[in-house]
Amino acid sequence: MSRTVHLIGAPIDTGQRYAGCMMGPGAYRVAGIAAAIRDLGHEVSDGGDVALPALPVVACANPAVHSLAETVGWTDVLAGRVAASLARGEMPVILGGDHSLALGSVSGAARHAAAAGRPLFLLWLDAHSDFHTPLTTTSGNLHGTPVAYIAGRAGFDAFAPFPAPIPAERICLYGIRSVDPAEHAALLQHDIAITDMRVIDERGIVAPLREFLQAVQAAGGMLHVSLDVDFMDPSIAPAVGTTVPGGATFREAHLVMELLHESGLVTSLDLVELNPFLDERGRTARLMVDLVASLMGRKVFDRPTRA
Ligand code: B3U
Ligand code: MN
Ligand code: MN
Repeated sequence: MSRTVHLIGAPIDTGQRYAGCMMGPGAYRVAGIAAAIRDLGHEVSDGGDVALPALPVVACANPAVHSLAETVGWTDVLAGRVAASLARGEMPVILGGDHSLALGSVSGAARHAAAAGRPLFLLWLDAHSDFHTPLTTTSGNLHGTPVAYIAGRAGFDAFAPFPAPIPAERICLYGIRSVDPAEHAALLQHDIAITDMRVIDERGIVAPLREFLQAVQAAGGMLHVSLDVDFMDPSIAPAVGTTVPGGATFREAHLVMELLHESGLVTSLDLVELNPFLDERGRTARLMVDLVASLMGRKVFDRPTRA
């Protein structure tokens, strides 16, 4: 199926402390993301980079939190851009930028899904669960909070209320291998599917994903995918501030993307945490572009798809 893809540059690096993610959108463009998608028969438009609006006046009771006003500003502007793109019938692809951008991109997807009367599902491909609230984070890095916002946890008073919190059973965290104690305690209170590395080692990379995709399909849902560079093993994807050993291999990551393509269910996509300053001759940026190509239909052989 041919799609109209809309690239949205989100040069955000205030959600964590390593400068460099702001160069992510440029690195994806240099690595040829538009041509890679176009070569697969899709239309691509590039909306350029989003600009930070005037900062709101906001406060947070947790003194560890930094860059709150910037994060609220990015969240508002990105939510609008993603919702507008979906309303035009496009598939928005957000070129990050650190993972705090998902506070906005998923808000936009949720706003659109609510207007369209369709359930929104979330696939979070990440080493981390990102389930802190601004009140529980000890690092103060707001890139560790989007899943909590999306799931409707309290503690996000500085932000607009999340449009339609996604119920736990529609959220799937995949590839998880780093969870802080406060996140762990909160996750136990929610019924979110956590496919951590223990589960993937035991069941393989395919089965848990197929189950989730079947649930999306059965509900006629929209599916937002948020791909964090650290979902992959640092040996193949070194350009990220928070490397965690034991990540998805090259072949596993591509297989996930191929299954997502075959499902035909993905309606929006984040590419997050790429820090080109930490890359080795562009290899992580190129890997991310190749993964997007797999998600958009690149394959070695065209064979009938399995159910
Ligand atoms: N959970 C830790 C570490 C972290 C979360 N997301 C990333 N790192 N990339 C925190 O700071 O919240
Ligand atoms: Mn993340
Ligand atoms: Mn991560």
